[in-house]
Amino acid sequence: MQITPFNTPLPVPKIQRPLYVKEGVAYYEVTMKQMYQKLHKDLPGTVIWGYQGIYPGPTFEVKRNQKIRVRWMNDLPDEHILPLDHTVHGAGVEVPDVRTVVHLHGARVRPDSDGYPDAWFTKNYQVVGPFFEQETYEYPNDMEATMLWYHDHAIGITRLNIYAGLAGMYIIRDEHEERLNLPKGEFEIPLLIQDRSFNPDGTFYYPAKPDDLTAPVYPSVIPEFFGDTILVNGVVWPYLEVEPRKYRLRLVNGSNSRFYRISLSNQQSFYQIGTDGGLRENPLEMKSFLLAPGERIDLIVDFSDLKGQTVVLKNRAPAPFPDGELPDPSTTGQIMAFKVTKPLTVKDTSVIPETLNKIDYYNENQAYIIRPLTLVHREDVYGRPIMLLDDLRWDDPITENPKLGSIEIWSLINISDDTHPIHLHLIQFQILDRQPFDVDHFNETGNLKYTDDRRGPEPAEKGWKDIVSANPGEVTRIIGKFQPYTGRYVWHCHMLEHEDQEMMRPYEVIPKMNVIQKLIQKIKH
Ligand SMILES: [Cu+2]
Repeated sequence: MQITPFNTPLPVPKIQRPLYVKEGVAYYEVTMKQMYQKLHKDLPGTVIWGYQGIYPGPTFEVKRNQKIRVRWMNDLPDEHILPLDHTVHGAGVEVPDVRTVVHLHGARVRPDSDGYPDAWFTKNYQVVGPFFEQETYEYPNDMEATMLWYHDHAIGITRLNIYAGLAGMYIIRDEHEERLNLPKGEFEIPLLIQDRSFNPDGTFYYPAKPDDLTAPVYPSVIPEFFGDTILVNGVVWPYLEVEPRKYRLRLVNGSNSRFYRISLSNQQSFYQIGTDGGLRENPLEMKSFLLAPGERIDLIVDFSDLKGQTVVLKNRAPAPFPDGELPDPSTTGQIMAFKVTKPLTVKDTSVIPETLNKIDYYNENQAYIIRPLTLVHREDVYGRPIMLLDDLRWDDPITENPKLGSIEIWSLINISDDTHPIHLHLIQFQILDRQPFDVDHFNETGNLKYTDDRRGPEPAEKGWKDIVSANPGEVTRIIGKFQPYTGRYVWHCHMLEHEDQEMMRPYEVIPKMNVIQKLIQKIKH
């Protein structure tokens, strides 16, 4: 199908308003609905699943330390709009096909509001998963100003629910950020980037099986999904008319499996001001950056010298990453266009401050434990490739159980061929370093023989992260403090096809067994 790029304007999702505010706590209700939505001028309407019936869902905008409550509701049809594989963990024929649960990605929340994959619910909560606890989730927002995103996390069908449209953005503001005088209002644009394919009738296309599958499973999950079009905020290759001035662009990669290596067509620099979990210490000038599935980046782009010009946001990351095919420059090699056609309405007084934030970096000597964890490639009973964390499956007993308040190093030993974007719930962590090792030697002996020196995180990765790209043949070390809640969370690969096929593990933050901790636990309950 011929879809012309840059002829449909970029939509910016509206801000979700609370139903009411009681004793300082805003209460929201959000319903997941099936709707038709026009995703490009050349496309007929597409059946989407959206929070409040729109794709992407409405954006939340909250203040730091102001608690909110959200009642998430499901008003979706009983049948899935995408090919559903019942052989995948948690998606058997014994459970309803259409199950949903919402995860606020990057947020520090209690386990009962985190969207545990088995805490799913169906329409009107008629059937609920074994870990379902409550209809209304509580978000304390006790985090630095940053952009999170919310999306579906139901066991075994996350790849399909997010693909259908269940994703939205969530912005936390604070006074410190406000004082920095960054571009704001209509000059601050959140951008949710996702790849999709379409059937000729305009419906979403998602493969019903891998091309090379011989086992009699139909529909069957696929190893990874890569679409042939790129959407931003639910529009294929949109354009945005901008003024010749500075803009703040807040990107999230909401794609199932696609990485992006992003640059501007005129080779102009960006200024990175933030990572997944907050502002950087200082702005970083750069011409391109990698954005893995689930990752966010906070940028300032200055269009002031580009009056009348059009610049295109380009992608040159191979799919699969890092050793797959390079994107076609005329299709998946482009993301959106900025047309600098609007006149300057008011003088641009926003700034790119020299100092943005103060970050306390962990020292590896503070770590209570170092956990070596392998990322491995295996086959399932149907001969399909699956990726595992520490060679264990979702249903295996919990092996990662950090003590509340303890600092840990997780050492990700990747012996597979893919870069896996690893995401931990509950915490924001820091990337310590990466180091290449001899994979064959490791496979034979179980011992690590390093082949080069450790190198620190990429400049754009310095700061608070909740996703880390673990490259093949490298040990990637992250450090984080497990707080402020105890209970069960998950860690997983954010390539959704991997996540749905066992590349996800529960972990549990356990209470510290000293007298004071015991007492606090008692008081809390
Ligand atoms: Cu993966």
